[in-house]
Amino acid sequence: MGIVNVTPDSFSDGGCFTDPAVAVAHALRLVSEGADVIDVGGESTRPGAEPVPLEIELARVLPVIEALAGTVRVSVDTTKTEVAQRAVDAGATLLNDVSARLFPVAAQRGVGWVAMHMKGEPRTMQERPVYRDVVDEVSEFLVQRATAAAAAGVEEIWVDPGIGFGKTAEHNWALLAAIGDLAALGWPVAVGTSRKSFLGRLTPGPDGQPAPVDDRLDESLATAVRAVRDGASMVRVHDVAATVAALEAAA
Ligand code: PMM
Repeated sequence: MGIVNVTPDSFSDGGCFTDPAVAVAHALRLVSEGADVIDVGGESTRPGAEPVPLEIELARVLPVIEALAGTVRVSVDTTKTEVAQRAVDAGATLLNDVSARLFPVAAQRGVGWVAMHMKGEPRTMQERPVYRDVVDEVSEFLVQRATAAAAAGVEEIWVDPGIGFGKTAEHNWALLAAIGDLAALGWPVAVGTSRKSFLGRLTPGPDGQPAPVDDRLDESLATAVRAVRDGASMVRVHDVAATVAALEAAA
């Protein structure tokens, strides 16, 4: 899954693709590099991000989805019912749902659904998240959501541990070590580690801050390969060509 964030403020590529034509060109490049799905998002979910009004999110994502549908499978990264519905009208066939609440739309419209775990909301989620046992809690949540979606009639259900969403670096590493357990829950697993800050913490700068986002490719590739090796069926990435090459080399 190749990422196209049509936002001014996403953590790694915010502001790069706010012009729909530029976003579409970028998406087509990711497709030529081997992406099977393009994930179009119009609301940043980076820690501290404020919600985006409905009309603005629609204006960001719909032209891009319309232009891509028919060429490649398109997912929409949203938490809003109306954006999900309009995105499906525009040709999206997968709802990438970091709120794990939109399965009624997927059921009603006959599209796929990715249920991601998030603790809290983006504005506050990184303020000292605490878990009894992060793998147990995330697993229980995903089973509960996926079971509800299946009962509602959703036929294609993905589960995603939500790396970086209300999690410390230790939580993220524990979840990555448990991808095999998540896959054993019975639904295909999607994982997104690409360029996230816990990877930058492996190689902090002299100021102790995580390495900058452009300096996290090696760790992004290694964690994508590791996730797929352990049973993940989809990785959500910015660097498609490098990820495809890494996965092929490790196959
Ligand atoms: N991460 C981000 C956004 N959407 N969706 C899923 N399913 N899984 C993720 O890990 C995920 C996501 C944050 O990354 P971005 O700001 O680069 O899009």
